Amino acid sequence: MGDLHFSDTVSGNIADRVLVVTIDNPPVNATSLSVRSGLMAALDYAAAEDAVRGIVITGAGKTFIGGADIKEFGKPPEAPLLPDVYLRIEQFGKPVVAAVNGAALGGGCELTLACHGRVAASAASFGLPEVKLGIVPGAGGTQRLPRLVGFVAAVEMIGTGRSLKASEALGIGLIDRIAAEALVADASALVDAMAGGELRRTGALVAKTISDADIDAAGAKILAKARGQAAPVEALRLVKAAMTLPFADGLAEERRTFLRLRDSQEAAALRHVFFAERAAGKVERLEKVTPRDIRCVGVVGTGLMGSGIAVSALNAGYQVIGVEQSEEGAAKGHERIAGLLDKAVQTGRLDAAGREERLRRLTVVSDLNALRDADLVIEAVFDDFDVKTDLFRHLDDVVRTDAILATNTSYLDPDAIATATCHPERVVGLHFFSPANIMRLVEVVNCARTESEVLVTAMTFAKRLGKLAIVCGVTEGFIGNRVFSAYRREAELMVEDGALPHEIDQAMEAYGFPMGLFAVYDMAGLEIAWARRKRQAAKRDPNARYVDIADRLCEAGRFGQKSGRGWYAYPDGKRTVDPDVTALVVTERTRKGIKPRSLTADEIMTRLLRAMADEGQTLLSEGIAIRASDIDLVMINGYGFPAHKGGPMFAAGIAA
Ligand code: 3H9
Repeated sequence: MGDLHFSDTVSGNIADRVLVVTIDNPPVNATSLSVRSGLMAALDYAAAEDAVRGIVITGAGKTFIGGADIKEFGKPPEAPLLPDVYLRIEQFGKPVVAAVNGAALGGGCELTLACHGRVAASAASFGLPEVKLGIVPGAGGTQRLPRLVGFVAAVEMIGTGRSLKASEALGIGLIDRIAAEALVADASALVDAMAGGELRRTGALVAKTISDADIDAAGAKILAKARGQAAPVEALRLVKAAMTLPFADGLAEERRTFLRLRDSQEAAALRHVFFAERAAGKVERLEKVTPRDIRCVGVVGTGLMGSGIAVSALNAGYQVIGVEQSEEGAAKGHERIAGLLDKAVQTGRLDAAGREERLRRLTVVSDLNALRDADLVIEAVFDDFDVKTDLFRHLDDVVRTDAILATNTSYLDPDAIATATCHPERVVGLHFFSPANIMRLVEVVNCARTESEVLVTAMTFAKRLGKLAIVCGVTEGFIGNRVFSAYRREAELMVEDGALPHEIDQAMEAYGFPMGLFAVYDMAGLEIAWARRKRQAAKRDPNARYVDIADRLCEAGRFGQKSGRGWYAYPDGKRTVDPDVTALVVTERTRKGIKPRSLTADEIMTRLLRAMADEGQTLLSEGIAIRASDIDLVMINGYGFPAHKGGPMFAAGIAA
């Protein structure tokens, strides 16, 4: 804390006639009431003190400002309001420079935009992620950013909510410079350079004009991804308004829109998702358990799943040892992993040096003994019980006693796999979703005998991979596939009852799913599920209603997109409704004596959502899922449930 106390969270000190204001409001320096009033008090002080030539504003800790306080969103706003504080900064008579030490997000980024200069540490980042919360920036972001960086860059940032690294921010002119070392001293030097001169007030700048075609092209990219969400559409409208409206009018329109969206269901849903993600990492009884140190990760099986897991681990900085059954398999595995890294280079997500450095941390061999030094071994071999138990028995003999063994099984019983080893307490499930290097979700399966330290280590590992780790108990298919099975069953029942597959898909897409269920089936291929159904046929309750349509499709050789036909037909690769499928559905209904009744999109979604929520409730009552919001996160991140609807439990009013 500095010598000057402006509020509980804002302090200051004077160095070389510059007032350095520090915001210290852990955990992320959100602009809560005490920060807003503290900033006002600091401005009062600087205005009154002739000796002060200007102000530097910085944040304590690793974040500059994480934005407005999201916890305050449900309450009436209290003065001083953020837009008023920022307007005062912009209009201030002495230079105000932001010394951005870390993430400047939402209201944090908007503060920097209102300043007369911006200096960033190289670790700083800038973003207006409000659309991810179902709102638009509400403290000048939509009006100041396009004036500073132009329409296209502003729309891209505000419409997607993507954060920029300091170097990117410099590239588009969002900041003046990156500080070499002493950030505050560098920002103070900028204050000195500005003092006495004409100040660059962002609101007074005129955005560079661009053609209507360029505006439309940039806007189209945002609209294409909006999927029924209001916030990106409104963000685009406001940034467009910044190009034509006077600054004050634009600010007023932004404020109106912000307040309207803040109270919307979409924003409530996305806030739920935000806090659900923060809650997901916390397991009450494990809070004091320290994770083991993981440096070297073994991945057994380097097929589609294993290679994705290996790339994730390499990206997170781990040493990775891949194991295959033969030399040839190992060479292929290495090639597959290198291929995924190549793709990352081609798409600009990785540079060539990063690729080389990752490959130096990778070995793929054909000898299980290479896992002697591994701290964690993840198996990603064929999902067959005998194959997996056999492997785990072998691993038991090879790995260190403190090494952790994780299974990536989707449907097998991990407790039974653990029992096959001498140390079931060190076995845990890490259920990745494919492609594992892209998909964010990992179900961390707490098996009957898993030791707390092992579970915490697995969670910490998944988080270090940048994944969203959800703890789950043992059940067939875990949280995601259990809920998926329930609504898949409901969808097929509806096909028999009167809805056609494409009508169900259309209802889901209109609700916000990127793709309907039957289109997803076709994309994944129908034969694996068919084989499973055949295996389970003997165990099926003969009195339970069973829909045979999927079996009929497979019997007719319709295995999905790959085979050119499935629930749809694919002439020229394009998905089209197939009259043959409609005829087959009608035949099945007639055979069962079902009188079809057409279903509206609303009825379809009501039934699907109810099936999901009911299964979710069962998972909670069985103790498989810890909290309703975890189920929401699984469905959003693994199954395309639209985040702006909050997940099936939120939509059903079960998760607050
Ligand atoms: C906005 O700014 C609107 C304005 O345009 C207009 C206003 C008029 N508020 O993520 P972490 C909590 S909208 C309240 O694990 P990290 C979080 O819940 C805002 N709380 O840390 C957690 O609490 P707990 C736009 C917040 O280091 C703790 O901080 N801004 C807020 O991995 C640690 O969080 C955003 O959308 C907040 N704004 O990442 C940015 N932010 O310990 C949202 C965090 O009790 N925040 N918390 O569970 C983030 O993206 C990350 O938190 C950040 C730090 C990158 C900052």
